[in-house]
Amino acid sequence: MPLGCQQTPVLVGSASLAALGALNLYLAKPSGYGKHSESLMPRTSRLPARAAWFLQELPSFVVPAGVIAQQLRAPFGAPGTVLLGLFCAHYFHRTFIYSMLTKGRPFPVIFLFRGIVFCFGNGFLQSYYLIYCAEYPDDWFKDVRFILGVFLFIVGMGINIQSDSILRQLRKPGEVIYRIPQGGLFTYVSGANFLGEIVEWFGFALATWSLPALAFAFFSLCFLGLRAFHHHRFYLKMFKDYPKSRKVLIPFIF
Ligand code: NDX
Repeated sequence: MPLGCQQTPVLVGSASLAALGALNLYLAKPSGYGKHSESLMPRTSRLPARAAWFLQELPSFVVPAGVIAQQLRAPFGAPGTVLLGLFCAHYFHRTFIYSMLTKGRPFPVIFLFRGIVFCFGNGFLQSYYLIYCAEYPDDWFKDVRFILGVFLFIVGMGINIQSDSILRQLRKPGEVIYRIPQGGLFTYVSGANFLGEIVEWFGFALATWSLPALAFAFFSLCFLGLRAFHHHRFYLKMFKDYPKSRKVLIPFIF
């Protein structure tokens, strides 16, 4: 094990991520933002969606970016640093592009704080593991796990970005209404953006071959899978003409 790597934070962090995912499934309640925020007390304070997503996702970019910057004196192109760069690229997009484009409804402050803690903890866990703990053979970039994992990561990110863009185009500026999403993977599933994100993080887990990345992929599957289920139920209730063949998350299956 490389100098500086402590197993305890890695194990505790990974177990906590997996436990949060399982807790989410156990509670089985819709997460009370976006479509499902109506169930909250009307007095709950909220922040505009753009500011909320920016603040919430920022730690997931700043923490790994800071760690990579510290590594600049180390040999360039080490697998751990390159893989952390992929994580950073996702959160660069989510923090600086997605959040500036979103037309979402105001975000409950209580969830914003939880989101910040989550993103800080996850950003720290993935960075710490990849830089201080992970050991890769010299030919890792040629390994089938790395190649297939990065491929899935890129495909998943593409699906996620395209699907989020389809959702945005359903609203004119200032509107907060819901319409039936059409096109892309929405033809097959209600949670197309979530499917893309889940594929992305399982690809990352494969490419990094790491416990923390697997725990995050598992969390994403639980959290976003359940959210896709609640969105699907919401659409069926709201739209009488909702496409009958459309599934929740996995085309033709579920
Ligand atoms: N942020 C990940 N749980 C979350 C914030 C909330 O990045 O305490 C997890 C993340 C956090 C959550 C985070 C972790 C768990 C927390 C939760 C709060 C409570 C929860 C902490 C950190 C918690 C327990 C108790 C278990 C501890 O008005 P609107 O907003 O609905 O508009 C939407 C619009 N839209 C439509 N417009 C017109 N017509 C339609 N039919 C529309 N349908 C949707 O599109 C939005 O503006 C936009 C997207 O909406 P939606 O609902 O499809 O996606 P959303 O959930 O907002 O996610 C946005 C993107 C998406 O790409 C998704 O993949 C990614 O972020 N994401 C989101 C959440 C988590 C995550 C990724 C991950 O785990 N990897």
